[in-house]
Amino acid sequence: MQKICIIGLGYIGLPTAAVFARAGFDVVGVDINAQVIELLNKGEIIIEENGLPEVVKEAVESGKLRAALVPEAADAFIIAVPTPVHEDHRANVDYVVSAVKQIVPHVKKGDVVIVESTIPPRTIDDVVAPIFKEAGFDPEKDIHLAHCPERVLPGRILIELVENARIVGGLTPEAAEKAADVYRRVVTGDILVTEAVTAEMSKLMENTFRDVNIALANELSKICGALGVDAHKVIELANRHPRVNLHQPGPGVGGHCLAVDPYFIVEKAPEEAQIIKLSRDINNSMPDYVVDQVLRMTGDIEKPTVALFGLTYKGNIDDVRESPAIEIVEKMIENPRFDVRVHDPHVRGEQVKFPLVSFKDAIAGAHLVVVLADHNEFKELDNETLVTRMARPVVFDTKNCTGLSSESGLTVHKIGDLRGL
Ligand code: SAJ
Repeated sequence: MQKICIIGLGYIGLPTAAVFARAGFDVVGVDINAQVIELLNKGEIIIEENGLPEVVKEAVESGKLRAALVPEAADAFIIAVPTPVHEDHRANVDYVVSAVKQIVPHVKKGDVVIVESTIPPRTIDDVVAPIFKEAGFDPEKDIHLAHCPERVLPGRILIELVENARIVGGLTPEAAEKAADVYRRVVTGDILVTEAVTAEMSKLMENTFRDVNIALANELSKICGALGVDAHKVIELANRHPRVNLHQPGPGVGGHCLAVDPYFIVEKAPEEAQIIKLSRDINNSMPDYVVDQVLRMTGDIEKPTVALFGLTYKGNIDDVRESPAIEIVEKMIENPRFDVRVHDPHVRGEQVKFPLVSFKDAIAGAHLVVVLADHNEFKELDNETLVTRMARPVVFDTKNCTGLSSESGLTVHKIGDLRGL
């Protein structure tokens, strides 16, 4: 086992390629984006992820990692392309299907084929295996087909790729073992071998567990808003119980995982998946809830200037996919009541459809600052700067991250603590 071909050089495929190259494999990364290919072959990347630029540069310079527009023969193939959802929330596995079709002509008997992309339960059995069958392979005997879901947290990808336990679900027990061998070369965490469908379902339930728990926290913040209680204090105190772990409320749930994966379960078992569906609805309701609170905070001003801080779906990353902050910004821009200014030090202008301004320009003369992402820059916001430069120094911290409090002329509201509003 020497050569690996990785399809999809995004947030997962690229670090995976770099980690395998670092471990001594010959890695060819494939992507449809010519710019990504050209840059990568120069050792450069466009993704923001801790430590990734250095690892990629070293891997390319050592000759172990290169990029190409089309796949080539290898001992193992790893598919790490996105699985978006259709308008009606059904999974769109088109990219996975086309990646599989792309590699089929290069796969030979005995090769390992791994799908890392998150997929609905039974996709390996019902969608991927039949493509190989049609191409003349016996998917159970000629190749080793497996689903090994990625489980890494953006911001910690390089650490978690190596240290996290890895679920390896094979179409057959032998396929699972062969795929596990690939990961054993780079993973220090446990390798958990199972069937493909169990791996598919486990991955979806990990993210669903988190989504449902965040929905509970968001519901708690609304309840506390209605009853005049500080939800953040409630969470802090309740979590001192040894078996309680309430999550944190926020402006909604974003990213390409939590906001998407639970729907893959709902799609396959709509009657049974009640709490999962309701949790999605609760988390989806948070952007409107935030805008409603902004209206309450600025209702007495004719055309308030509102500075919106942070567009990414969570702090210290540059990923705006499914970000509730983007939804909030768009709703506020559409509303003629507001004069909106948007600032995010981690996001480039071309990533979004509206103008971005500097921190200084955003707060000058503003009547409200709304913090929508927990970037380090916002954790360091200081009372004095806001009080001197804003027209009315009020902050709405939807991530409970700033450490600011109502004192010295500043008023601070939090998503879970709207007392005084
Ligand atoms: N969030 C809250 N409250 C919380 C925790 C998170 O509102 O208490 C929000 C975040 O702000 C963000 C969203 O949830 O908008 C998702 O963020 P996240 O940090 O929980 O997770 P992701 O989407 O970055 O990564 C998740 C991880 N899954 C789990 O933690 C179970 C990661 O390990 C997976 O690999 C990844 O999904 C994936 O690709 O599936």
